[in-house]
Amino acid sequence: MNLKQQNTAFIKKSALALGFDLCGIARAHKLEEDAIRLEQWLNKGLHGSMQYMENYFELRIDPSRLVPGARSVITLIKNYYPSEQQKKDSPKISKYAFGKDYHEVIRNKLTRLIELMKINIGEIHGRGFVDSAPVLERTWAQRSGLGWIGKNGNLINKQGGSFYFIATLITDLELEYDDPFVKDYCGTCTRCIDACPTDAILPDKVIDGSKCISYFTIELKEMLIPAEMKGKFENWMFGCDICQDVCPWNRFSKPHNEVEFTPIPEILNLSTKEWEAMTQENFKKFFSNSAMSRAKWKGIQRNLKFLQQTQSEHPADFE
Ligand code: B12
Ligand code: SF4
Ligand code: SF4
Repeated sequence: MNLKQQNTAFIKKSALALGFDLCGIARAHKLEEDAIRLEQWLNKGLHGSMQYMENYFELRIDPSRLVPGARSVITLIKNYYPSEQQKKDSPKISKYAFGKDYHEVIRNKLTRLIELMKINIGEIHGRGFVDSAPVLERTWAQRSGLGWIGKNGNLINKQGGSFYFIATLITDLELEYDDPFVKDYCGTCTRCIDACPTDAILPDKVIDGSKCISYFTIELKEMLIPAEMKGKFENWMFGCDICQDVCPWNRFSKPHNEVEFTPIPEILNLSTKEWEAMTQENFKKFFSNSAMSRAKWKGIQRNLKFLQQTQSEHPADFE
């Protein structure tokens, strides 16, 4: 084994030991095709009021703008599929938010991985990212051989489905590269498109973010949810998993084994009435370490009111 192969093997082994499920590596380069897709997405306003998506365009398409001299983009994915389910009368919450905030959990693992690389490989430069940085994470995951981008826009892994977080580590270290995942196993299936209640899934794997329930319930700040969406949320209060729940590839999802993703009891157990009665103080107490804190107490109360209005006007839509 030459040094490059040894370093690559060390990184992949350490990633798994730290609790990541899969690790793939791509050569760092400018993302020319993705730049076009991203530009079109922004020009069509598919980001709605997520203005942060307009920022740092050049960084988003070029890893060397984030890490000078970048040679490799390491993608790490982590399963979050839970073994527990919410109670039937609970307002629905996306599975990714059941446990402790993944940003924090994964950031700690990335920091540790960089430390291990420095100790064992030498003076390298590297930065780890998860979700909130200007990095096209799904694209890098596909380019690192970890899966394909489904019609629902998600990265799907053939062995485990799509309930994975994606993290990226950009480094100036030269490594062995995986082949991109060139196949697409969606075939003629259209289940996600048919099931999306707000018609947010457009042709060619493009998602209209401004119509996604996840956007309305989490990202829309200090704003009312548009009236034309009434009756369409299928009781989703925080995020939406519909286009993943219906995906046949998620039959292969296996429960995660990450202790930090153990569900917060209130997420599984609280009824709609209990959520409606929750004070801001209690929201902070239960959810300060949860990804749900992004929507804030106010946002959750707005979402509940929206679901409630819908419920009284369309009683047939609910159990
Ligand atoms: C903005 C954002 C949103 C927005 C907009 C969604 C969107 N599709 O862009 C909203 C709030 C709606 C959202 C919702 C969700 N999100 Co989100 N989101 C992001 C974020 C921060 C940026 C995504 C982005 O750059 N969008 C711009 C568009 C243009 O890019 P894109 O969708 O990634 O698509 C690119 C590639 O797919 C590629 N591509 C498209 N077609 C093709 C075809 C080929 C052949 C190739 C090679 C490439 C390719 O081109 C696009 C541009 O390059 C990322 C984190 C990150 N930094 O990447 C998380 C991220 C994409 N979200 C994630 C998750 C989990 C979700 C939800 C499932 C959460 C939920 N349950 O409520 C939903 C799913 C909605 C959906 N069907 O996509 C995960 C996805 C994990 C996975 N397995 O794919 C990410 C990666 C966060 C993370 N670190 O884990 N999200
Ligand atoms: S997350 Fe829900 S609203 Fe968004 S695209 Fe998927 S099914 Fe549609
Ligand atoms: S539901 Fe079907 S079309 Fe949609 S992502 Fe899954 S396999 Fe692809």
